[in-house]
Amino acid sequence: MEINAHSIKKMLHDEGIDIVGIADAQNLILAHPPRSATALMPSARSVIVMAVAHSLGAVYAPDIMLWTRNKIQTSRLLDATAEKISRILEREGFLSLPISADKPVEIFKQNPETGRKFRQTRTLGFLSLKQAAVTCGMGELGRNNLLLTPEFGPHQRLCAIVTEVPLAADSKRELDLCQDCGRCEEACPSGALKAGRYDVDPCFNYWAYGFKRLPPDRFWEWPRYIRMLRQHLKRRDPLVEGAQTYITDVDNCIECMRVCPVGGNWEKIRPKLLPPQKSGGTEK
Ligand code: B12
Repeated sequence: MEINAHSIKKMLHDEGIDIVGIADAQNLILAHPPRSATALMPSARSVIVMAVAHSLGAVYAPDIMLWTRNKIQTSRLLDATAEKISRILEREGFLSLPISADKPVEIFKQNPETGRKFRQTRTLGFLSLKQAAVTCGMGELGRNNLLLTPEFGPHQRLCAIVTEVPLAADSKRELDLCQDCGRCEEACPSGALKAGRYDVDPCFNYWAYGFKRLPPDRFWEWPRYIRMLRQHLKRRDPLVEGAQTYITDVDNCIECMRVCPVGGNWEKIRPKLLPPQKSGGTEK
């Protein structure tokens, strides 16, 4: 099998990936703090960056949960494809590392440069997918701090493969896509986007908990903060929310499905006895 930039891009497009770019692993634009591809794989030659568009219907859906589901599925497509292509490349003799569209992230309570505790814990990708995409000309960073592509604006999810395959790299492009219209700043509910700057703490706080206020630094500000939390608790259930949002792959019961006898195709192969099924549920 011939492995080159063209054949890899074709394989990825055939899998349903919308945009593919290839960056030279030695010359990646790095974010802050910098995380290079060669720190992940010293022998890396290329970074294959891929993007899958969100469904625009999901972007416009009336409830963010519908978008979130779409996000999960775009991540799954990206991750599954990155795993599949990495395995093909490794079979051909090139060490390859898929970088997921989602987790993991490095977690920092303290600033590693100064040792000082951050006001709020910060998270960092093992590779900046946005910067990798900019490096290979897929798009540019907008005022909203997101990758904008000519094809889908900010509405795509990213993923990458760090690999030993030496591939022809795509060049960075000057695209001038962001109109600086300021709508992202007006829309930002947390104040994270302001005057052309992005502040990660209020963004993380609102993204994770839906709170517009950061936990106060000064003790006399706490009563107001607690009032805000009490308002939230009147209509929100953190336990159910957390479980529904983050533990979507855990099921403790499928009894109603298991016992159902319907399904003509299985008549010949369905066992006579249904054995009990172990699950995490308690008996009493
Ligand atoms: C961690 C993370 C987050 C965190 C932190 C974001 C951040 N900017 O740091 C939170 C949860 C807040 C977040 C929010 C969002 N994210 Co996010 N996120 C990531 C992730 C996993 C790593 C990003 C990273 O490394 N950030 C650190 C640096 C690179 O961020 P920076 O903004 O350039 O600069 C800040 C830091 O340097 C920070 N900083 C300064 N000093 C220090 C020191 C330390 C130790 C640290 C940790 C940070 C730090 O200050 C700077 C400005 O505030 C990437 C996937 C990936 N592996 O790249 C997705 C990713 C960037 N996120 C994405 C998206 C879509 C979002 C959200 C829209 C949320 C959502 N619902 O999906 C918002 C958008 C926020 C925004 N406008 O920037 C997409 C972007 C797609 C695109 N079109 O560009 C990515 C690429 C995921 C993907 N697979 O597609 N995200």
